[in-house]
Amino acid sequence: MYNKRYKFPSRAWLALGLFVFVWGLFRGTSELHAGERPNILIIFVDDMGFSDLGCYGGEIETPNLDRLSENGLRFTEFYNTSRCCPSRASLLTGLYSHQTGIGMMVYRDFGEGYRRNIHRGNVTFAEVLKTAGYQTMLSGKWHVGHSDLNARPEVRGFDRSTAIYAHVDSYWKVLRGCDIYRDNELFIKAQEHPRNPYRKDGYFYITDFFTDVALDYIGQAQKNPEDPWLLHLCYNVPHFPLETPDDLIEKYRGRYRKGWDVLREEKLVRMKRMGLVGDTQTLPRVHGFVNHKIDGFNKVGVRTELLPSWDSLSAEEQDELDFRRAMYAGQIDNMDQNIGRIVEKLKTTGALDNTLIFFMSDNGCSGELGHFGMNWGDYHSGNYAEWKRKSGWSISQGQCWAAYSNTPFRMYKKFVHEGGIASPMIVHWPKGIKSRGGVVAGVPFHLIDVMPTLRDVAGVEYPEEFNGNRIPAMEGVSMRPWFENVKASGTSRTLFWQHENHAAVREGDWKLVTLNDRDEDAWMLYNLAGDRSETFSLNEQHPGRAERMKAAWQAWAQRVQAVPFPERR
Ligand SMILES: [Ca+2]
Repeated sequence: MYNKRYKFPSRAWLALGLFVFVWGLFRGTSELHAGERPNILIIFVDDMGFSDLGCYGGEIETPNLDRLSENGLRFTEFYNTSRCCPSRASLLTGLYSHQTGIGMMVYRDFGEGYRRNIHRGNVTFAEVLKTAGYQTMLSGKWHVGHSDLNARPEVRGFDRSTAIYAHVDSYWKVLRGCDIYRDNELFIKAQEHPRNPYRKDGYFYITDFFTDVALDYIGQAQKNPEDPWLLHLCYNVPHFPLETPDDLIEKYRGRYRKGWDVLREEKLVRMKRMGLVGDTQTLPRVHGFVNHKIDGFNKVGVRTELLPSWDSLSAEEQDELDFRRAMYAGQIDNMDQNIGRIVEKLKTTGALDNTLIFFMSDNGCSGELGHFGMNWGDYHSGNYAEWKRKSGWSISQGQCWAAYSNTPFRMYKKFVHEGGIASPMIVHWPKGIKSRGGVVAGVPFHLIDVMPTLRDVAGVEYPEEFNGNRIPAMEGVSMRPWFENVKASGTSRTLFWQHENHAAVREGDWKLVTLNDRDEDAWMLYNLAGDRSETFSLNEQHPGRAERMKAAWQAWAQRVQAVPFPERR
């Protein structure tokens, strides 16, 4: 009895020891696994042109992003949807934006495909990564719906969020209707002179503020090193208005007196040298456009006209345009410095090597409004003190400079020509990228590819069902093979666009695009391999291909509920 009683505890201890050993092994393995999963930082900027950054051939000083590209990758054919809201919806979900209910913007409900809130029949990357133990955080502009409380970031997978739910349209103010919320509670209400709570002097400049929040969030997440983190940082820079600290305006003032014609040519040379465009790429004659009102989608068509040459302007006009471009450049310079602060924090905390950083723009540079920008003639350097902090729709750089920002492409934000949908895309991840400094060229990618990539690197399942809803399959592919090898072979697939009256389809190097998808005969066929500026139409030479691609687009438009168009419902 005694022996039995003696043996029993010894076996129990043995079993317990074995359990602890096995549990330790298991925990050890899972910790190792957790340590291998990268932190993820997705930097999403607003209305920046394809070739504004230094590492994309631009003249603006962006040493921090340039360094990320030198140690990471640049993609030459990465696409967005051409507009703020649908791009955000597509990035967050891995779906075409109409599938999420954000075919247009978030201010009016036009029915299925065009709701004003991202709906629950999809999952965000925050929701997916949260299921794998990621700490999830958002700082910046949300803009995929706010009237429905279920569309807000706190409900869509973000543990922490400091966000403007709608548009931003100011750098020094918080505009009415654009209050800043933290974790679903009012944090900074709309006002002329907000204080930045992270700064002793309270100085508020929104790019600095969103960065301060990001640094705070990273610091908080690092207190829990067992779990990796995901931070979505959504700057509103360089979206209009032009609002720039004085020292940065001063820094760039005078650099643009050569004008856009010469500067475009110089930029194209740099882009060719960097391998960002083909050697035979030419500069198109660029057109501006008259921005018609989209009200109920019943006004179709867009009037285009050739942009003026720099030499046709007076010296006084040239000086004002130099001023406007200097402001635009300064905003991006400031953003780059802020990104530098984040990279520095990651470096000093030893987190940089295993943090996967993405940088991209939600759409091409904006041509709103006019050749020379908003309020041309009224808002100039001479009366700057009067309108400096006016915000809203006060001043933009205009179509001529926007076309320069989108060099060598045609058209702008809202259009689905390359100038509207081509985004710079930098990926930095020392631990996971083999061809550092490489350029991924000739293979098209899209915002829909981010979700599959995140799923891939985090080793997490994409759900078939979530919160009681059947979830559509992801539309994109993982970009991870190109992290390993910039020349990885692409699967052949077809990509699609539809926004306002504009539509496109891309198959291999072929692109069919229209300024008016309500008109069956208005589609133009281009081969992007030698003509990314969509200059030489090939409809007559390849009528069968154009018809096939149009049919593919129509089938897609039915599937994702882009059609019937809102005005035909
Ligand atoms: Ca935008």
